[in-house]
Amino acid sequence: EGVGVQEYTALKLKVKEWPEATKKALEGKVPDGANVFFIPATLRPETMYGQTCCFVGPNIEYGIFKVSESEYFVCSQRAARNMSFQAQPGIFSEWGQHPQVASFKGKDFIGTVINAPLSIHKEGVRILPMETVKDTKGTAVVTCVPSDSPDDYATILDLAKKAEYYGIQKEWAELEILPIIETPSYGNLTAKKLVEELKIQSPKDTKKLEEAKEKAYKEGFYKGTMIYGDFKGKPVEQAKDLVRQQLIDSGDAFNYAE
Ligand code: A2H
Repeated sequence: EGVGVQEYTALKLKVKEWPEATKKALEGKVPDGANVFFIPATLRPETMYGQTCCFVGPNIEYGIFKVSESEYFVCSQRAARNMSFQAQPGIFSEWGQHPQVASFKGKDFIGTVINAPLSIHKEGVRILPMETVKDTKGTAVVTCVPSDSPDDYATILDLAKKAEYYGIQKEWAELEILPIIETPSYGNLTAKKLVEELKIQSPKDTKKLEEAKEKAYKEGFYKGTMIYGDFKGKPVEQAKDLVRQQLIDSGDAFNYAE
């Protein structure tokens, strides 16, 4: 957006179990033994311990892209194209090529079980719908950290409240929220505190969410201290790069810029 480059951490969330119809549609397209990953782009790698689900836009079109013999990525076509020009080891070996093997709407993925690296929810988390995901930013996949992202917190409240309408099971939206960062103004669940303070009623309260997001980001980044994970006790300003590097070194993430 505007000038300058946004540097994201792109995370690899491995699919453990597809919904039945999607699994069928993929037969013959992804070889047995290959892994498929959802690829959320995040600015807050230090919060990944608290992932409780992962969002897609229900009406957004996604591709499944072959990135190597054994790995396939789910993201927007735009993002796959960008990645193919960013020469990351093991990702799209041929410059500018991003072979697509299938295409789906986000709604076809709802309920998929994925493994979220670093998350305390080792049993896996679900793909859930978020209507405010933009197709024009990041990968159009957003991992959900309701402790620190006001958008994520407002969305899971809404999903749990209207589970039937969204065609999901209520419990998928109600995984434990982990306190990760302590801040002087908002305690250790910054997003919840701000959503309550600003009386945000729904994920569509765009203006108030904008304000909450700004406040949460500044407070978390400049005044936050890690209270969970390997860098517990360190300021967020330092922990951010340390967690990112750890995720990259373990093969669970890579840099993505646009
Ligand atoms: B962030 P920027 Cl804990 N549509 O990750 C809507 N939102 C998107 C998106 C898209 N296509 N792609 C990425 N995002 C979200 C974590 C997080 C994020 C926390 C707190 C704040 C926060 C967990 N969700 O973002 O417009 C992603 O959510 C608030 C700034 O490119 C990504 O980082 O600046 C962030 O927005 C990127 O926003």
